[in-house]
Amino acid sequence: MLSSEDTIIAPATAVGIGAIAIIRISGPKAFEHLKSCFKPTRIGATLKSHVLTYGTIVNARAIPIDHVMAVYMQAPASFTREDVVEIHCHSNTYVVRQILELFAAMGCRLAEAGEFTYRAFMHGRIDLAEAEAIAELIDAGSVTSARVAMQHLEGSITAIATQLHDQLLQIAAQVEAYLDFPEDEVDYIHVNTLTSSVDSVIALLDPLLSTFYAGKVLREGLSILILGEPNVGKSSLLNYLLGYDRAIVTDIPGTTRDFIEERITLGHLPVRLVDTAGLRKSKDIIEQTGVQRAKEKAKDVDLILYVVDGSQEQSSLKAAEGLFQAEIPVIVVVNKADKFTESKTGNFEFAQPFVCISALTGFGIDALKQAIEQEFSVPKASNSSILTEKRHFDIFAQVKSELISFSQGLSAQLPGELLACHIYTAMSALGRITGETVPEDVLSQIFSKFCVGK
Ligand SMILES: Nc1nc2c(ncn2[C@@H]2O[C@H](COP(=O)(O)OP(=O)(O)OP(=O)(O)O)[C@@H](O)[C@H]2O)c(=O)[nH]1
Ligand SMILES: [Mg+2]
Repeated sequence: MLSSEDTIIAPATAVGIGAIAIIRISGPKAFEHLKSCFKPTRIGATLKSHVLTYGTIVNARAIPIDHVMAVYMQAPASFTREDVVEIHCHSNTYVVRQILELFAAMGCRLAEAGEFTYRAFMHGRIDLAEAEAIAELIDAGSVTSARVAMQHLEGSITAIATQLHDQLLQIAAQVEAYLDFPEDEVDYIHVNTLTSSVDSVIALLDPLLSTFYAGKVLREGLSILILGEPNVGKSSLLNYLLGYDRAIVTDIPGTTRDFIEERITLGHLPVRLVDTAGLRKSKDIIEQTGVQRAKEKAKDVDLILYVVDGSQEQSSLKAAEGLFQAEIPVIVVVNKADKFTESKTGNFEFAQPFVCISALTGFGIDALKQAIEQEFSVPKASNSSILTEKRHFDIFAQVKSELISFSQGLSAQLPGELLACHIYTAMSALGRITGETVPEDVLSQIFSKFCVGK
């Protein structure tokens, strides 16, 4: 990361036409620069820390750029713990650009992605897990995802890491006591105490680790692939779920030739929905490529909706042969229910669960949504923490594996020094959650995922 001696600047809001844009400046010269270009409207008004003041930003030739509200937050009572200035101007690309250029001419540097948060982290304002939670909250794709991110921002992951660290510290002390005994004399009381202490830590870790799949779904969205033969109504289903005509629908088989991906929220689940080219052998090179892509996608999704046309004489899954993977759930969607009678429903025979719908009238769509939600029992609101970050999952999994090695070593009566190593490695791994023991390149990688201005 770059020097934190610089005063940095960036737009904190999305650039474009809107009511207000916020420009954020952080660093030792932030306040000085503001004073040189900001003229308070009220005669005699002076800028006070943490108080918004109305005035005009003028350029170096005293030409007004915009009427703004400006605030400076004196260090350390700011997000970065440096002097921070925020300018609330009208949201117009050219107004924002002129203000950025004005401060750049005074010596400010345009901030890198995530650099404000990086400074907050470096100055101890937040820890690494909380910094990651900010990115998670900004990215959240559903109310539940936002709530989980908020729990992380409030420190739930840090609290778990701290609790585990304290427990490991106690175990380390017990190991030290165990070390004091002569090697040929095994103290069974100590061994039993150690075993039960380690077991109780593993009992904390297991339920936490098991939340990761749900967390990944909340974070990245559930990927759902719509597959089926041509003309069965795959694109119609996508459009119905989206609520608007995104994909072209015609009665010509082979209408969709590439895949179409859109984000929606199903109940409390964020979803990435992918419509694909109908599965058939085609001489058309474009369509064949589309079919190939659909087949490849089928290996790497969370759920497949396999659509069949229920109004046809035969509704089989023949075209799907060899496509379904054992670990990926499939729901058969029997479409065009408006064209067949309910009595026909009893004739459908599929190895997978099926739901009858009409993508034309909307019949059965609620039942389909319920079937999807049932496949993925992501907690609606949870008091216990959910792991959403692969980095956190890997760390907690490493802690567990160190503890298992420790237990095995204890049973095998390995020397205490070797056993202690596992506990210290686990403690150092936990330090990576909060960022105490994280190498610079890992930090850069984490903060580069942020947007500029955050
Ligand atoms: N009656 C009826 N017609 C439907 C229904 N769903 C789709 N259709 C019609 O079926 C035809 C094909 O629909 P699409 O949604 O384009 O089918 P597709 O599976 O995406 O087809 P390809 O892109 O060619 O693979 C269109 O004429 C739709 O209007 C339904 O539930 N009932
Ligand atoms: Mg289609």
